[in-house]
Amino acid sequence: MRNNKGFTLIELMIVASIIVIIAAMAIPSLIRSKLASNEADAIGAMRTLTSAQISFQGVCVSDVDNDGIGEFGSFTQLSNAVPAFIDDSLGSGQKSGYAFMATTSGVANTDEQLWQATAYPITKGLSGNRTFYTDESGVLRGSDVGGATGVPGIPATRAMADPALGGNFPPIGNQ
Ligand SMILES: [Ca+2]
Repeated sequence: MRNNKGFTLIELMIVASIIVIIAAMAIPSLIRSKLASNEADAIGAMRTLTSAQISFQGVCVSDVDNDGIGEFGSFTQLSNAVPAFIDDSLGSGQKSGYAFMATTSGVANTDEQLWQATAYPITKGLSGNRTFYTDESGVLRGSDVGGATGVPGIPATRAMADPALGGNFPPIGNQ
């Protein structure tokens, strides 16, 4: 007569195998989903940054050369302003698996016209694939190659991204 008090070793092994198979199918899908979500967050943060730079310059928070024309800001300036132009999490330079850098030249006359920012996955392939770049043009560009050809997970420069300078980041639109 069959003993119904528990599972046999074979039954447990079958159940364990099924769990492993389901996990093997589900985990890559979860990673892809998280990765897509992080990229969407990074794109949103880059747009926030573009708006923040326009506002920061517009109200002339920084006018080092006192010519009445505001300069664009660094992350520190944008997040330390009262009220802040970007939130603390973006101001910290890391958000949703992405690292962010916003740079200006530090020269007032240049900073009235130029700024640039990049967002790149902290762990390429896990926290995000694409590296993003934007600047005073407002065009957001992205590449899954990484900041430099063959070198994933590093920041992008203007020369890498801007086709006018030989860069190869396609625009991802202003949607
Ligand atoms: Ca100025």
